[in-house]
Amino acid sequence: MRIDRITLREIRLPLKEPFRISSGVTDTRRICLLELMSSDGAVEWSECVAGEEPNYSYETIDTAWLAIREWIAPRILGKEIRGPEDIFPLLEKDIRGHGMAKAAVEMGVWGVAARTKGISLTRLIGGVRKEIEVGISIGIQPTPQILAEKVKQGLARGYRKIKMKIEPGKDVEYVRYVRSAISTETHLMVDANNAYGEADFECLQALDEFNLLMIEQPLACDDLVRHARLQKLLRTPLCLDESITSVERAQDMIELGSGRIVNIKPGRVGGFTSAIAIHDICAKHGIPVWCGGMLESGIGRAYNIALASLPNFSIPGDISPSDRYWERDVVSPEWVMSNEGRIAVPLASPGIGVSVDTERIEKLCVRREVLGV
Ligand code: OSB
Ligand code: MG
Repeated sequence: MRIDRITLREIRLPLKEPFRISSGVTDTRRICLLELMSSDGAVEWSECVAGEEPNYSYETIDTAWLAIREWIAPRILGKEIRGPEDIFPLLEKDIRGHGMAKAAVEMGVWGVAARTKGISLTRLIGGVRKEIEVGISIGIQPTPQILAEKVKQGLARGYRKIKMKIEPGKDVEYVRYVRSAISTETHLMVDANNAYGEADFECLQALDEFNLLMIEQPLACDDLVRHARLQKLLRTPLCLDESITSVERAQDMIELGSGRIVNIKPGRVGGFTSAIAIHDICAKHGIPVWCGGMLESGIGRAYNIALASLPNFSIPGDISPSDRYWERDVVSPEWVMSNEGRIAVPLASPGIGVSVDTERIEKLCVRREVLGV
């Protein structure tokens, strides 16, 4: 197969409400979408998950756009490849980092390959689930009371896992309040997005009494050693998100004992080939994984849903339905969740499984660049 053209577009999509994490707040997403076309005319869309600011990762939509245009697309365009498995090694060679930019292209090629074969992306990667379980991620709130209200709404809606964002000063008391407002059995977890350091170990140990499913990324993204030290002090499993940028980092986590669960975001790890390799090595070592989210449009969500259908994705993912974030999504049908907190995997539809509303995307588009012929 051969990819002959990649069209980059930036759209602006306002979130229904601002989403606050310890390192920053988002109220309107600037989303980079890719439209890929193969030499035989097959078209599929993908999404770059890089944010507006370099607070989650050093990558932003602007660095990703530059990296795709200058270094990544030129590696792929017009080149005869055996299949999507060829893309990851092609992009890793002598291009350091820029995993989200690489992933946008790599995943798009998986999408085009599925389209070309006339099968779903899920089937192409060997997904086994007919539906996936969904959790909600709730941003940092002004008071524990407001947070508890949102948690209860999430449970009433059917979500199967509650993740609350924390930061120093909005942690133990917030968790205590929320836990007292819900059942001790409800799957509850926290995500700190790097906000803590060695001086905070006692505070993090205080979270041990709340029967949390896990504590996600409490320490710095490049600090596997201190995560290992912290894990030894805790009964609660640590889960790594920002730290796991490759299958090697997942191996390191396992060897060092820096965590017991992995949040896999295909965008963060350079795409599907890498995400599947991390899934496989974790399965081999009895490490459960789940699929995280990056406030994606329905296009990015499609890829997360396909990935989460692999067997070792045994914990509900941050894969909310379209209407959790958007007044209106850019795909049809929109992603919907049952009252039992499940999303159906579109196994019967070719490619990413939903159709892209190109007219709406043109209306929302603020920047466009055609790469290739
Ligand atoms: O750490 O998982 C995270 C959103 C932006 C940046 C980082 C994270 C998140 C989320 C959102 O938690 C999850 C979702 O898309 O529903
Ligand atoms: Mg996270």
